[in-house]
Amino acid sequence: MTQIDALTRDRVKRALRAQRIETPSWAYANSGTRFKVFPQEGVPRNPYEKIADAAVVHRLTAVAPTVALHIPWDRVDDYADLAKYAADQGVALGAINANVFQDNDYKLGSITNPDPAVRRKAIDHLLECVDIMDRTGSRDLKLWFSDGTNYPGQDDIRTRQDRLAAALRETYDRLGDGQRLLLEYKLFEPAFYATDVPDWGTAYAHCLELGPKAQVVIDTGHHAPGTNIEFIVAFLLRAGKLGAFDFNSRFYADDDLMVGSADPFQLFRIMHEIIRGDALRPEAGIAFMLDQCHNIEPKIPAIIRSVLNVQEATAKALLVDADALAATQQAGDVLGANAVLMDAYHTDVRPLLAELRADLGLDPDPMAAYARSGYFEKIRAERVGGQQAGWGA
Ligand code: LRH
Ligand code: MN
Ligand code: MN
Repeated sequence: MTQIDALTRDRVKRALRAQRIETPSWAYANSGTRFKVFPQEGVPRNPYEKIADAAVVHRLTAVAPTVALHIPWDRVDDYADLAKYAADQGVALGAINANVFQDNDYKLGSITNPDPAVRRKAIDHLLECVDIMDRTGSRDLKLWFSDGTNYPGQDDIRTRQDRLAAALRETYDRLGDGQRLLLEYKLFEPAFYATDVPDWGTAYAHCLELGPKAQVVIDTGHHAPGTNIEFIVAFLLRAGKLGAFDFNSRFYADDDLMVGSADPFQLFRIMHEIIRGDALRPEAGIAFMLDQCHNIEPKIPAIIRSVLNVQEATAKALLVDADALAATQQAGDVLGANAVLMDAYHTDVRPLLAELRADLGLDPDPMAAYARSGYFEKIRAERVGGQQAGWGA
């Protein structure tokens, strides 16, 4: 087992200090499966309270300075006021997630619906989300479409691609300077036969056609079991088309469990490709977001745990000896190269992360610090009738 020398320690801590992880507003609210939502005590009743909770996560970890919003779940009258509230709490508003999957009108799809009036309504919502970005100062519009078909022959696959391309084009053309369109793919659900953006290849092709402001989102729960996600990361990074992650864990389908809980080794392999592509720095433009639901576990601690899991995987990936890896790869030393990677993965980085937090004036154990803080007792007493995240009733 390799020891972490002083130089490496400094390099890794410096890189970790620059890391940014965005938490999702909906993860703070009640959520569940289609069978049951188990409400929790103290959950936020409005977007302001979700932001207050996100600010607690940031105060304890110093790596989660932004919160993603989902419209209309986080609809407010005055977005500039919401942005100001966030700033007062020490965080900022992040990606705006559009939602064209919850209206009765969208039974046969939103932007790929056969009815032009429904398509118009859906596109208008996407444009409204860009208006909101102008007010919140958000850089990213995150698009996921539930569009697809359940039965062969139900609708024309190719025509639906044309409708998708047209809607994306109109939205893309509305983007201002410095704004991006992030397209998220998903293999299946709620459509069970053919999803209109089912995989990274489809998302990549549309983003390529759109132009430089369009990039792909990898939601780690949106693939077939066994998919090599780190390959997708490497490919998209090399092509300059990776825009963001929606991090979560899955055992079966789109489980939305805490990132790093089901397969920490996969998370390490993903972060290794990020380090390999020099994409951890915020200037590299990759948004590292969580997209999770905490149906049975307490929400704020679950989000802290998730943030720490990403940090741990990142620290291990930063420990990979790049020179030794390149040398063993070049020499065709299969076992040696694998050992270089595994050495880093097997290193216990928790003491280093505790040291980093102490350097930053934080409690070295954010989970314990939250438990001691009294915040949960305060919100449990103050908040009655917490809001549901928006689905799963
Ligand atoms: C779809 C998805 C998408 C939505 C979120 C709530 O499964 O991953 O990112 O916006 O869930
Ligand atoms: Mn997602
Ligand atoms: Mn999902």
